Amino acid sequence: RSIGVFDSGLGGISVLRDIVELMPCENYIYFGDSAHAPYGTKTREAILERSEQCTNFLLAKDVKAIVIACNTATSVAASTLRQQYPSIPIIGIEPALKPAVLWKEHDKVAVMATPATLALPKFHELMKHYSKESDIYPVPCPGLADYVERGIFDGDEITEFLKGLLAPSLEKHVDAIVLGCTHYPFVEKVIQRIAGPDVKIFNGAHGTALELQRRLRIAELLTPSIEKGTVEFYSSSTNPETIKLCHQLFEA
Ligand code: DGN
Repeated sequence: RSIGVFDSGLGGISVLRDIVELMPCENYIYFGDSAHAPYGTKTREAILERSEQCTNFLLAKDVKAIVIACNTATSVAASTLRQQYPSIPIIGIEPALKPAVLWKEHDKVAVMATPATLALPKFHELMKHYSKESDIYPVPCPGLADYVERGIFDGDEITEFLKGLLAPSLEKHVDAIVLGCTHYPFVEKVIQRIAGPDVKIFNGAHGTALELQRRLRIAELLTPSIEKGTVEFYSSSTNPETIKLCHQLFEA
């Protein structure tokens, strides 16, 4: 049986890459809900509804575990989905504040994420927990995931857009930036260029991959194989370019 991974669109492929690197012998089914992206500016009800649809798509393919490769959907829907489907491991992702805060003493950390993720109680708890050690600056980035959905990963337009988003944090001389949305690793190079080489960038994909492996091991669901597994891509978008872009991003 395969492992199901979903996101509001293409972003979750940044998580899938880390997971496949850690567990190359498993088979994977990726579902990107690009027809309904972005989630980050939708209501909680709408995000929950879409997350249920994505989950049902993957369950119909008889997956053995589900990864919510979307910070927004995790914040809104993870606990409800776990209640609805208690027999299957459901692993989420959250902004990687912990490694960013532990990196340097009393550092200043900017957290880039969707407006929904930053407004939800899950993030407020996380921020409260870590703000004893560091100064944390939430940076809502409405519109940034859309660039990635449109296949724009670099260039003048996105550079100017990101400069505008990051200016207030850079004025405060942040030491670290957390990519709290799974779309953002695809524009990490631009973010690094704007922030400069001394600013360290973190994302939660590897933590999610490790947690998935731990949960599969506990449930005795790890595939004992030495052969490379398969990866299949599905999208709710009917645009043929979308699946092409999935493969491109996965192989990049
Ligand atoms: N990739 C999603 C996340 O990690 O929050 C959301 C992107 C979006 O839909 N705006």
